[in-house]
Amino acid sequence: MRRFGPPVAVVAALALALALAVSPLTLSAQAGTTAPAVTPEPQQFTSRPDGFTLGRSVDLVRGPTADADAERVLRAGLERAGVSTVRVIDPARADARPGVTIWLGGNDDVLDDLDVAPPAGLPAEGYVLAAGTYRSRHHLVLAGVDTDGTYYAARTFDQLLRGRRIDGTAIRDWPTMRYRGSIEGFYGTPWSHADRLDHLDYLGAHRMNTYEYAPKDDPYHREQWRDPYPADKLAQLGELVNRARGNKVDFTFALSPGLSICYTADADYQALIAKFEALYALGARSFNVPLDDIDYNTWHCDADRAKYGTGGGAAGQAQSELLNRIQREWVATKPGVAPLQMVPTEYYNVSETPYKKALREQLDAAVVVHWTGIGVIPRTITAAQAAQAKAVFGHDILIWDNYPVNDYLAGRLPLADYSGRDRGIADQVVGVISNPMNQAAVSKIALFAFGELGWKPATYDERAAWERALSERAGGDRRTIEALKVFADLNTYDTTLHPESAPELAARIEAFWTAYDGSGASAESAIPPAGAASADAMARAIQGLRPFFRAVTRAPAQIRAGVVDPAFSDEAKAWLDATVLWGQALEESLGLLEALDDGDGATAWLKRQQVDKLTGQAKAIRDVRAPHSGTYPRIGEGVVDTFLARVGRLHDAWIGLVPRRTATASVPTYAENGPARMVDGDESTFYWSNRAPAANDEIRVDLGTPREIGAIAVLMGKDGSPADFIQSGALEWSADGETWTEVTRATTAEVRATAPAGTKARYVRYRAVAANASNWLVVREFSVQVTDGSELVLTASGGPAPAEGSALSRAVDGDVGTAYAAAAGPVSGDALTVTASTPAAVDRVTVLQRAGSVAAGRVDVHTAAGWREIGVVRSAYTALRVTETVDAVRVRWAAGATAPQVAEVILRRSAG
Ligand code: LOG
Repeated sequence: MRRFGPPVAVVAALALALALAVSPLTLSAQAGTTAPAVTPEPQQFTSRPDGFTLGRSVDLVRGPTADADAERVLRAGLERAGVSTVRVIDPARADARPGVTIWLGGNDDVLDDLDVAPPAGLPAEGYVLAAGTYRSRHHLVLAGVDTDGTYYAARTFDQLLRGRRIDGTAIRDWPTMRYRGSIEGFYGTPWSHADRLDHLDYLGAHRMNTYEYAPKDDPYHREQWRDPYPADKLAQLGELVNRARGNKVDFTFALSPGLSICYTADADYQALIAKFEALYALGARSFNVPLDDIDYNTWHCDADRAKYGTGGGAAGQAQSELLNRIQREWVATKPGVAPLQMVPTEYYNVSETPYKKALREQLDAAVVVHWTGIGVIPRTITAAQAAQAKAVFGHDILIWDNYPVNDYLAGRLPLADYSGRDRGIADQVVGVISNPMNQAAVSKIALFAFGELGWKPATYDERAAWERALSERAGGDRRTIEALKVFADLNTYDTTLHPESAPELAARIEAFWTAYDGSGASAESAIPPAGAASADAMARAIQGLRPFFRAVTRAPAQIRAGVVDPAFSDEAKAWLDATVLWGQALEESLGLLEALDDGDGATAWLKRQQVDKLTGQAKAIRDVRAPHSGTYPRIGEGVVDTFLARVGRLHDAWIGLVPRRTATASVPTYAENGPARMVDGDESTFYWSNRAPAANDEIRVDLGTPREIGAIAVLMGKDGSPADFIQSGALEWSADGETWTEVTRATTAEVRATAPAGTKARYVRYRAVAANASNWLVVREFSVQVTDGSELVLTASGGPAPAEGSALSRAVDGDVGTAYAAAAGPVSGDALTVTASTPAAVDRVTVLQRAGSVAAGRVDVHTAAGWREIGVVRSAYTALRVTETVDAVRVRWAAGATAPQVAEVILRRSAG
């Protein structure tokens, strides 16, 4: 017998040594082509010199673990390689002449000829794949230890094939974890039937073996768990079971009775079993009873209360008795059914409790227990924590990993890597499955990594897995991979695994501001004089950032053109559309900075309006799926919007708007009702907290600099939630944010007080002295009067009358994003008059009109000497020089058809 290569043990050691340095698979890849890297990476791999090229015809011998699904995968690969004839032959008739024989399901003699150890003794689902030449005949052996293994061998062969070439190879491979895959366990719009069929194919192709059907919003899964599935739904489930089987995926049917079950009622047990029976009849052989997200202190029948009593221990006993009966009377007696699975009500920690003690001591040892790690969405899961879970639950632990699920992240599409999971968890748990997004195809980026972690945790590398996943989605296309990276960066934030928003973009923007500030601009206040070296530095900083912003704008088109899976673009549509708009807004904002640098106020104003328009469009976008249909797609939030806001403040400073006061709250915001709404001068909008204020929670106004203050008003509560106010609070002021002085205490929804004369405060806050029992907090307005004349308060009056929903005050609200829109074109005699709270030395009067509806007029200023005309208004941007002390300005409109829309009238105070 001719022998190739070293004995298997040496091969394994070599493979391991190579794996430590660089994957031998990568080594064998040809430069210039996408590496046919096998993923998940095989446990043991070595290359041999005796590979071969497939001809038009091959012989196929079916061996002991041959499998129809494996053969289907094999034949598809052969067809792709141009093999037109597959001759199925008897092993005895195997040809000795030159040619190729494929041994599907193994042949130990041929493996022996090739000097490759047979699969016997491998863990379940393991396989040996050998491609080599013996006595001038080429052999490809796909030898599973079982039929699943043979199927995986065929999957690996499919990845190894490059054109018609199959390199000499010996692979010994098996999964490390028993359960690998997903649990469709989220709230919100469930996946479609097509999504699920496609997902099952994806799992099979990535050697994952578990799909759990547990969509919270399928009524027959949870709310109406007792009701049988209607015929059409049942038919679909049957299709899923079949598709799963063909992909070697265990379709696991989950039923969640916890919202209404009576544990002691035999009828409820029978209803549950009837549901399982229906799925069993369709071919399902794996079952789960999730009891998460229920209140285990609530019984649903008196008999339960009487039998079990109260508390977690009672709940644990009731659940154990139900599950034990299912396991012992049904699962164990039905041929071929896998051990029962359950999700405990305490699925998110490892603390010792009466509930866990009851499960540990009473739940049948065969039952597999799900656990999400510590915290529902843990940043990390360590081997030690997993060991604790195993010990405290006293059962096999299957990790239900809440990544990349986005049901709790409305408007977000988490696309970062699957991070923070210790490789060592594999020694403690029986598997890791992903709870994915409402978007099935987009979830594949994360799913890819679950496949790698489950199969070979020893070499799991979250970053490398992510890169491979993107490459797969992009079909290996460089430009699409880059576009996906840009897009993924903008969709990084997921609260815990990745608490940072758009880290790549953030770093570039930070570098930009450093360069920009270094150019002499004090970014928050003013623009340095144009010209000189500083302007060059600024221009360079702007030019440096522009390509990345352009890449943001262009990424969606590249993704749409380049991803292999059209469903990806469909599902990500809202986010892709929004990315284009945010990218354009970023690009326009650079144009705005350039215009300021050039002293070109007209262009700057045009750009500012563009940015506002694009931002408005981006925020109007909605996805079609719940819960994402209720809000706009979040794209680099906290980075993109912050950049645009900062540019806006620079523009404000340039045109002469003093920084508006800012408001903050120590309690997070509910929906889109942010703290800024407390100081927008509009009582119809409000800040709304997302929980009840605790003691010392506060809302605060920052005047920017210490000022003499007078009247203060905190207007809390609103129609519909009149009790949403700080029920016991202290109104306090501070000059430095450290030392606070109390003005008054109150227990009412509206608090009004006046600071003692001479009070110079920068901050005013209203602080909860005690926690609210349950009511959240609504603040319509938090107003602080500045009495030292440092704040020029402008009031608008005159005409034409504002359109419905608009107001004259919007021309002087300090916000160029809002406008006084007239209802009709001016008639002769109409004038918009802006009166100042105090006469002020002014050096420029600016009138900003919305580009789409510009009206013409003459501008007068009012001084001690009376009215004087200073110029005319005829375009969107008008800036007129003034040199005197002014207490009013007016625009005398020319009669005309265009109804003016005045974004702002600004009196810029002279320096000093
Ligand atoms: C639910 C799950 C949901 C996830 C994320 C488990 C075991 N149950 O807090 O259905 O998708 O959080 O929102 C959960 O995780 N409960």
